[in-house]
Amino acid sequence: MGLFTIIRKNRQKEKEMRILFLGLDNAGKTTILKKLNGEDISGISPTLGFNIKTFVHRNYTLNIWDVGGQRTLRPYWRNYFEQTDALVWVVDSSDRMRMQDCREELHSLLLEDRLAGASLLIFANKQDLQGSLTSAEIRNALGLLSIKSHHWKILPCSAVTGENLVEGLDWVVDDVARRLYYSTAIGDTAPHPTFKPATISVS
Ligand code: G3D
Ligand code: MG
Repeated sequence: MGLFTIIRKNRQKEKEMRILFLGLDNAGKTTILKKLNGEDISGISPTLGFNIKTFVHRNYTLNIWDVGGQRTLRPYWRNYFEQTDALVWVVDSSDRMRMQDCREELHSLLLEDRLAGASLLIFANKQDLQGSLTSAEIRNALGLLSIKSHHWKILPCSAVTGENLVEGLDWVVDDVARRLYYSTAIGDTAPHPTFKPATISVS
């Protein structure tokens, strides 16, 4: 085994990313993670604490924190910011009434020092519902074009149909890998995230 092989192997061991899933309650965070994991998505109850899921996706170990988004729980979000590589902000695209709330919560997160380097993916979820705002409408409603502090991307998606969920994870992995590992993750291909049996739920 040559030196390069050993170095590469050591680096691969370290290829971990910490990803924080946030958004208002009912946005679909838990459903997205269950869908990605091939779990049954019927009868999901509101997340009162947090869940951690570990996926291995394209040779990267993704530790994903899914934290409850009810108004009373939002002050606790800050307990999860440390060492976050990417923030995935999930939006219920059919919830027109709470778009302003959603915009304010997102923009206040972007002021947090501990999230300063994090990549930002916005999932415009529930695109399967008639009358949902498009991702362009959500981009405007949330004022995304004013974000200069973070690398960001918005993707329309549906936790029910699975549309764009893996694509979203791909973007996150590429963006974080480019920053942390100085290389694109292109070529590290696997057809679908695989699940390591590590799910912790606290509520
Ligand atoms: P949260 O974890 O962000 O709080 P949940 O949200 O994952 O608990 O989902 C909240 C509700 O939205 C659930 O419905 C769930 O089935 C639904 N949902 C999540 N994603 C989608 C989606 O892409 N399309 C549609 N149509 N519904 C979605 P219930 O009825 O169980 O409250
Ligand atoms: Mg939840």
